[in-house]
Formats: sequence, C-alpha cells, structure tokens
Amino acid sequence: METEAYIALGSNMGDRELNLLRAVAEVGKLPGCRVTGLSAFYETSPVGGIDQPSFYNGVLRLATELPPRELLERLLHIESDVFGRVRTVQWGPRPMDLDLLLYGSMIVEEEGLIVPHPRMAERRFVLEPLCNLAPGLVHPVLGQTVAQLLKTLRSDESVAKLQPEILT
Ligand code: PH2
Ligand code: MG
Ligand code: MG
Repeated sequence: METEAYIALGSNMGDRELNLLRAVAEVGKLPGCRVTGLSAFYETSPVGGIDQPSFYNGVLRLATELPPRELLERLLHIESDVFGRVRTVQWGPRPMDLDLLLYGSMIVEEEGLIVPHPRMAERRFVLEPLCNLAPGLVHPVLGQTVAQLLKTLRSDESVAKLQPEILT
C-alpha cells in the first residue's frame, strides 16, 4: 500500500538549483517510491545557527511503500552518498538537506524520527513551498491547512519564488 509523504529539500552550497533537481531524481529512484508533485523553488534567508549563504528550498510529494523509518534512512543516505554531506555544525551550510515533513496523517515520535516535522509550522521556507504544492493539506496535529498556517505565521524570513533557470 502506498502512503503520501511530503519531503522538504534545501541547499546552500554549490549549484543550489541543480542540487534540488538532482535530489528529486534520486528520491524518485528509491524502491517503492514515485514523485507525484514538486513545488516551485524559493530563495530563502538562512534561519538559526550561523552566518551562511542563502538557501534554495522546495517541497516534493511522494507516493511511497517504504515505512517512515526506512524512508528517513534512505533520505539520509542520499544526503551523504550522492551529495557528500558531512554533518558538522547543527543548522550549518549543506549541499543537501532532506527532511521528512509528513507521512500521510501518521504521528511518529521516536528517537531520531518525529513526524510531522516538529518545526515545519514555524518556518516560512517550508510552508511557502508546501503551500505552493498543497495549500489545502491539513496538518495532522495542528488541524489547520497549510494555507491557514502560512497566513497566520509571524516570521521575518525572506522567501522569494524563483524562475526555473532552464526557462530564463
Ligand atoms: N535549514 C536549516 C536551518 N536553516 N534556513 C533556510 N532558509 N532553509 C533551510 O533549509 C534551513 C535553514 C536546518 O535544516
Ligand atoms: Mg532541515
Ligand atoms: Mg535534515
């Protein structure tokens, strides 16, 4: 049986647009996974942590047969094996960050795996692309749609929608 999952993509090292497109392709190649939707990409100001370059962020929708723990492990492997990510500073610069935002309406609270993603509703760099893709999607814990969450969000992050570079 397939479940609909949403994954946040972020990059602030190297060719950020190419990195996001590559990540979409890699997630789509995972066993039992089909990419069924992709948001626009946004250039976003870095949140938290240290002084670092701006990010490109997006969100994809996945139909997946993988259970959440296995999906998470596969995502971490794409970060390290495909993008050579090494984890140093928390919230520091990275070529690719893949975060599991939602897994159907399932609520998971385990060591190293919390779904829905605990900070997704506070982050414009997540809500803006998610709203572009699925405005009516209801957050299973907060009971509000993504559009409602975005409308009431108080945050000074800057988030600018990008033209795909291949179209410019
Ligand atoms: N990811 C973080 C920390 N800060 N800021 C932006 N704009 N975009 C991100 O993807 C991001 C961040 C930790 O994962
Ligand atoms: Mg993240
Ligand atoms: Mg992450």
